[in-house]
Amino acid sequence: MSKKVEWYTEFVNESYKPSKTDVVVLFYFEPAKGISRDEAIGRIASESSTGTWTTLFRMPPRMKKLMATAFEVDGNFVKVAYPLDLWEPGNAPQLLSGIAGNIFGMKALENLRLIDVTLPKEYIKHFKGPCQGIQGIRKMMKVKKRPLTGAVPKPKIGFSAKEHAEIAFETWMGGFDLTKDDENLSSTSFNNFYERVKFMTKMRDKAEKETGEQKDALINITAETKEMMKRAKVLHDNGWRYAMIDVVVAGTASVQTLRDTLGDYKMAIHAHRAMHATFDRNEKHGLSMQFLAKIMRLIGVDQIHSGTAVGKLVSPRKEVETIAETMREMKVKEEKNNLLNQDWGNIKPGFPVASGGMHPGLIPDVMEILGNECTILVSGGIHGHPKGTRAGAKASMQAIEATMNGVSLEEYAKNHLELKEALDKWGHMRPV
Ligand code: CAP
Ligand code: MG
Repeated sequence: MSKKVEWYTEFVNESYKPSKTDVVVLFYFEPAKGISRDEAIGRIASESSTGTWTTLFRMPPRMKKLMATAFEVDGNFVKVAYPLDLWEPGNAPQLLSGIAGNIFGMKALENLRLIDVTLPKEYIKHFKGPCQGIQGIRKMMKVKKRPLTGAVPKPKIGFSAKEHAEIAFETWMGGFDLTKDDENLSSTSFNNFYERVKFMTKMRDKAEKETGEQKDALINITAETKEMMKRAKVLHDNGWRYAMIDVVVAGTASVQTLRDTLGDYKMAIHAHRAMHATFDRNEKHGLSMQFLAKIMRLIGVDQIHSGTAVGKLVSPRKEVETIAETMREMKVKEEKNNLLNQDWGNIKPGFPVASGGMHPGLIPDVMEILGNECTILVSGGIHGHPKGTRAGAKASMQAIEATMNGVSLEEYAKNHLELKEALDKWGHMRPV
């Protein structure tokens, strides 16, 4: 065949030096059988920028300047640089359509995983980032040093709005800062959103009055976008300071819209990540959770579920640490084949959220990984306490106190009955 049919290898240049304004993406890749390394990385850079499968009849000169370049290869890891002009300012969905789109379906790749991205300041300046951030949340909740705490009523769905609020009251009276809706609770026949807000508001005011502490809730507004805006307003009008969104199922476009709405109300966004494991669990294919966390911090969630390493859901320790670094640091240094450099400029830091199979016996393990700058959700682990929700929350608070004072749980349990009862039931078991 004389005429050139493909031009993928024109997207490979190992002597290319990315410019300061390039978006740079780190991929893990495995060529399919019979595909060379350069044919694979050329396809990644081509299909995610200006290319397609064949040479073309017409190529305006501008194209040359918009082509992505695969420029650094280290075994199965490749960095691809994208000119800034490829990306619409402030449009998160479009970024994902480019770097996290068609390339994942290419036959020429056996596996492909997007690990991290360096977003230049010229790109991030078009995004708001968290409204409150770590400092704002600590100030708003009057919690200076320890991790913030919360719980979901369990069973996760089925309570009436009134029952839900009664469990929230018990949770708050046990010392927790927050009650959280579960990811699959929105507005059902037995637990209407607006009913729930009414009862929750009453119970919150009662708990705040009786404890003198700031109490709040991560009430799930996930729904069609205009409905989410309506629910955000109702939360605001009732004095709530957070809203919860299932950000993966809702999508980046609606999270951007709600960041504007909630930001006008100075409300913090709690990002549940339900559905993330459809694309981040396979270490050889898909998107990393740290990439999802990065995009959501950029758009402006104040906290996002980050795993526990010791709980019931898959979350390797290294991944939990990487997500925490992505959410909390202002400047991230490159870590070979795991993290790229990132200067967050004015984008505020957010909290990693440890949740999933947590109980008092696991609190020291999680705090050893995340320290105090986190939110810890203990749900089944308080409602399953032998003496009920309030005792379970107390036991978890006692476990946090013990850990912050450098005392073992067993030692602290000698004069903290609720913690003793929790340890008698669960010890330090790691649920699967
Ligand atoms: C935890 C939870 C959370 C998970 C989500 C649940 O309840 O409410 O949704 O933590 O996982 O429904 O399982 P338990 P992740 O504390 O009773 O396990 O935090 O990994 O996103
Ligand atoms: Mg849940």
